[in-house]
Formats: sequence, structure tokens, C-alpha cells
Amino acid sequence: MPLHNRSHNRWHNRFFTLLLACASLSAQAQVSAQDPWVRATVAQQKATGAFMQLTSTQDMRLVQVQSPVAGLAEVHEMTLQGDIMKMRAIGELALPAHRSVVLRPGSYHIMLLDLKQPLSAGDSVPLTLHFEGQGGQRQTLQLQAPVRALGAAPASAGHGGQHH
Ligand SMILES: [Cu+2]
Repeated sequence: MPLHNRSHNRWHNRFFTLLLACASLSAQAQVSAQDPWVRATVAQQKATGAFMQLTSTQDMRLVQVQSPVAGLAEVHEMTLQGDIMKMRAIGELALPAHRSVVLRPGSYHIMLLDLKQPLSAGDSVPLTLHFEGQGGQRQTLQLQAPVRALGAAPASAGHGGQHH
């Protein structure tokens, strides 16, 4: 049955090529986070920001964020429109290869919404970041972000008030 053998071999080869491709893609997916932190909240405050510096060795996108302290976590962008700082949710944040993307007050940030507890300086907030690459490769990063006092960075207008 030469015909059967040939197609079987071809299937085999394709299967192993696929396996190798997957292995090398996931080994190359390397996003790292430096200096993550979360801004402390005051009583009744239901939203705050998480900040860090993200660097990837290849083109990746931050597509989802989760934290046990927040009912919802979104990636936000803050821009100056006239005299007013405006904040909006962006579906994903592009991380071009070898270029650091800084999440900081007044710029990109992770918005932690529907907070389940107040966050005080000295606390630690677990964050799970999900990344996706061009070829569909995925990476997950688990972080422990220390909480820093409200005055540690310049206050950005509108935070916390615009969501509810
Ligand atoms: Cu925000």
C-alpha cells in the first residue's frame, strides 16, 4: 500500500514540524516587567492604577490583565486633549520588540476597577498579565506589585471618578 504509507509519513512529518514550531515560539516569547507598583487608595475609592515597565524580545501585545483585588482590570491610555487629561480603555497594548513601554501615571496604565478592598502602602497586589504574539504565541506573567502611597507620584486628574 504505497499510497497509504506516503500519506501517513507526510502526516507524521507535519505533526513534528508543528511541535517544533510551537516549542521554539514559546521559548522566544519573552516579556519581562520591571518595577511594578500599584497606587494606594483612600477609603471608598473603587479604582486605582497599576504601573510598570514592559520589555519584550519580540513583537507582543498585552491583551488581558487579571487581579484578585479587582473585579475588572483594563489597559488604559491617558492623553492630553486641550487642557484636559482623558483616559480611555484600549483593547490591547503593543509591545514592539526590544523597546521598553512604560506604564506610568498620566500615560498608559493598568486600571484596577471594582476594588474589593482598600490598598495601603506596603501591601502587595498580585497581577496576571496575558500577552499574545504575531503568530498567536502566548505568554503569561505573574507579578507581585507593591502598593505605594498616593503621593508617591504626581496625581493624575480624573482617576477613580470617571468610572462610576
Ligand atoms: Cu485609567
